[in-house]
Amino acid sequence: MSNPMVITAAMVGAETTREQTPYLPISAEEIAEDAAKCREAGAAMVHLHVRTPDGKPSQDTELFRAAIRAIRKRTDILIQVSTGGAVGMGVDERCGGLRLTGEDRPDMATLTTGTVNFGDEVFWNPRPLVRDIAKRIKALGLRPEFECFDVGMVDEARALAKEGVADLPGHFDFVLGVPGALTAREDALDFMIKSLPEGSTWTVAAVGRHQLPYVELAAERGGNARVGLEDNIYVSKGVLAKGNWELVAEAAKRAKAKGRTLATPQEARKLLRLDA
Ligand code: KMH
Ligand code: ZN
Repeated sequence: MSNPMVITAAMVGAETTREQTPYLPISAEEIAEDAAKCREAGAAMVHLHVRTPDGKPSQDTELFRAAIRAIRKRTDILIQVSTGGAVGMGVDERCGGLRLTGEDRPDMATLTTGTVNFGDEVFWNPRPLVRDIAKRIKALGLRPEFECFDVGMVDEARALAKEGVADLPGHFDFVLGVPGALTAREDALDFMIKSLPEGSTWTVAAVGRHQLPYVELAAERGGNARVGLEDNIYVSKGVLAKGNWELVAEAAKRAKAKGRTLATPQEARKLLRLDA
């Protein structure tokens, strides 16, 4: 059976700055232009954060609406909104993208299932907060992408399903290589995969220099991959990617070299059970 790879472009994030790379998209138009190029390069989905015009991380509903409308005007790529936002944001602020209904409703939303050190800071996700966000995602009729920075966060998805606030099998994103969290190691990836609830799908998002090599590891294992300026700004050692599209193009090349085809947004919708 064919198993096309879903490539997700994590385009903006909350931490990357214009000082680090001039190619970070910030306005709705910039995000949409890069998103359309990501789609052409082989991505099926974008993982979306938004920024204020001066580049500060935001989870403002109207900024999300503007970005989503601009993206959908140009391309059919799936849109997954972040509910993580930036470290230090409260739950209502983090859920700004979940207030969009009707034609502005996103296709998916992230759900981090535990607290984790995040560099020198703490990405705070106590159990009641995780349940609060899980319920909001479900109330909007969306499926979450479980963001797992460690293997206990995979197990927590089982607890959420038992409580009826999320459904399994689900889709998981293994975030590897955040300083203070699980490092990017092949055996760590294999343990995460082995820990998945039966029938679940997975993506790997490895940070920094690990990003592109982990596309190949994911391709070999039948998984999916996330690349983009949120997690890595270099397309090769010391060479800035000229946009998210360039990282997607490199990921697509590596996945194809491993014998994988790439999922279209329509195929990704089915593979990730977004309508189930
Ligand atoms: N910016 C990180 C603290 C998500 O998007 O759901 C959290 C994050 C996860 O990026
Ligand atoms: Zn994010």
